[in-house]
Amino acid sequence: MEVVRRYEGNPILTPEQVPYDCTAVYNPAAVKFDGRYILLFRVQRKDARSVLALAESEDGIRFTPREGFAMVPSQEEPFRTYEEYGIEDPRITRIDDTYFITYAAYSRFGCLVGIAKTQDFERFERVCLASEPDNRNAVLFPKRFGGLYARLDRPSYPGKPPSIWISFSPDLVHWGGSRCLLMPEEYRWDSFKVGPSVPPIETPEGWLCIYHGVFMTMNGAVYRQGVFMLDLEDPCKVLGRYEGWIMAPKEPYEFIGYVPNVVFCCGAVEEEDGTLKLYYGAADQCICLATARLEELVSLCISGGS
Ligand code: BMA
Repeated sequence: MEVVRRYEGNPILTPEQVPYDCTAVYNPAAVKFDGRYILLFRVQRKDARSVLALAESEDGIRFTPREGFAMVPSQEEPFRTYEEYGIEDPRITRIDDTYFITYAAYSRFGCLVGIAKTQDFERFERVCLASEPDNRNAVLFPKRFGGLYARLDRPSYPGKPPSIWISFSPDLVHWGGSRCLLMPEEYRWDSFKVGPSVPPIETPEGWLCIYHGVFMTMNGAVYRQGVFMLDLEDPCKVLGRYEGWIMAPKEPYEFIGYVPNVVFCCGAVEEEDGTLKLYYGAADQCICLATARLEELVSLCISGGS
């Protein structure tokens, strides 16, 4: 039996089901707010630039998209300059009573990390631009460490394999203490790039981190999902990494789309019974759902083997 099981009614949201002029909806952040499930997802418009929209659900399966977009590129500086080509791939982390949204801001300078916040999912406020280019896939930890906020992200430097780093901040604006935590493994499914997928999930054994790994083939990149674990007290310490993937493209909706061969997860909701609902973009085209037992993902990280 597979550890990650796809919902048989996938996809759960397609570009045809949303009230926007767009070519694709994908890579959703997910959270439970006020008893309802919320997806904040990427909408690719007809100029191939992206904005973010929101959909809500009572059961985590049937989502109703809201009219109008939740977040579009800001008209206020300095955001305006660095978001001119769009905003992409959001993640949501609740810290105290605020929901922070990390996203990729795209401009002529490349891609960097933006942070916004909301308390009600009605009004969204920019916090800061939190990196230089090229950096994306930032996820915030829901807790502070010695009073400092922490994040994982995926900076990249020409000629070096894009890897997962950790950084710390007293105020979410100024970041430092950066360390590399996870690099691509040579000639493995995650040999070309690795990047954070969903915000770290606290478990008794450590922070469960779901990440994406990319393999380059003659036919382009294949995006899969894997897991590793960080120490609860000292998140710079990697406790384990599962050598296989937990999810790879295999269904028609993951093979056929704007970018084939992609499963890309940005959001997960933990249920009281220990089930994780994983929301992911399939083939950069539509939004899908899969479930997994949190404890099974944790034991993969600890055992390490595939
Ligand atoms: C990454 C990002 C993601 C996308 C993925 C697969 O570099 O652009 O938004 O889902 O590629 O195309």
